Amino acid sequence: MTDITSLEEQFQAKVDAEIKIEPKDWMPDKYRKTLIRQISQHAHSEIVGMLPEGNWISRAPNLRRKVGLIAKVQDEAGHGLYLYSACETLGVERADLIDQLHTGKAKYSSIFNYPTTTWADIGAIGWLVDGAAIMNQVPLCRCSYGPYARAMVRVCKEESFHQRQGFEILLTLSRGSDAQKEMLQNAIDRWWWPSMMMFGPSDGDSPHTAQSMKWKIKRFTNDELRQKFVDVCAEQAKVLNVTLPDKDLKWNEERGHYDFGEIDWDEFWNVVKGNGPCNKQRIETRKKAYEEGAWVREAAMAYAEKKRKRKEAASSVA
Ligand code: BYC
Repeated sequence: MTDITSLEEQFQAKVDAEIKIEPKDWMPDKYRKTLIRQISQHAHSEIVGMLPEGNWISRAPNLRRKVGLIAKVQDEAGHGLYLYSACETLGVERADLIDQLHTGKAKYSSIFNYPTTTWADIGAIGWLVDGAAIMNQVPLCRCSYGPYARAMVRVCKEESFHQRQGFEILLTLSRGSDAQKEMLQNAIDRWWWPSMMMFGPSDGDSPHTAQSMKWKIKRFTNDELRQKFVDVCAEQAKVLNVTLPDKDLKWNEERGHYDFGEIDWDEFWNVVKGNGPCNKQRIETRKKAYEEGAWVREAAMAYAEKKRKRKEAASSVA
């Protein structure tokens, strides 16, 4: 009989050789649990992430913007579906995951607990939040777990459209009236630091990074990705003619990167623990949507059952 150590060694050798791990392959229990944790948190983030933007669908400034925003919010729902499906391949039930979200046991990205108070916020979310999401998720296309990696390929294509639509909203505002320019700068001031927090705690305070890197779930650390994000945004901010609200932001010739200021980690953990400006509202809205959508799930189940019975009856006649 193969013992657990040798199974673990074989598993790690496969990961090191860049061979994808598939649902029916043997995997360490902790690897399975890490993936369930990360993928489900990611799925929850997608569907909670629909809410701050959904808030502006009825108030988009013109038809073109409305169409773009509806498509984006719909894409986020689709991302949630791929991710819940990827998570189910690890042996969990979607209903249990949803229950964990509704009862506050599961985390989702801190960023979606901030309010969207002006139209410029929709542009800022596209540019900064989707920008941060892409930075984090492109490496996940190479994640060692096959179903997650494959789901991420499609998600990233759509995220890149989202980022561009956000940037274009902001570019338009940057060429507009003084009031529009002010609205743009105000949105950047409010969204910059929460976007920086999306990458998670600093490496020294990140309990999961080292193991997830070894298993090639994560390909870069939280701080490495955050630095890449700062470097890209600092340059793009010049095109938008906005100031990033960080007095310590400065190009460092020696490092070949931008230096930046300290994140307010008390604010971050406070939001993660459920005390952000919109945490309660977001969960209440999700629960309401789930309850009101019960009839759709029941109808789909009844239809599937009817189809199954018809097929069964047809094959027994034949
Ligand atoms: N918010 O050891 P760490 C999107 C938690 S984008 C809340 O570094 P890990 C979208 C972390 O879960 C957003 N919690 O963990 C974009 C852990 O708690 P537990 C979603 C956070 O997993 C636009 C603890 O802190 N993206 O969907 O190695 C529109 C210690 O952290 C946060 C993803 O989920 C945070 N910001 O690294 C719509 C991408 N950061 O589990 C939607 C996939 C950390 O021990 N996820 N925590 O209780 C990842 O890449 C990684 O899970 C993270 C964290 C980089 C987020």
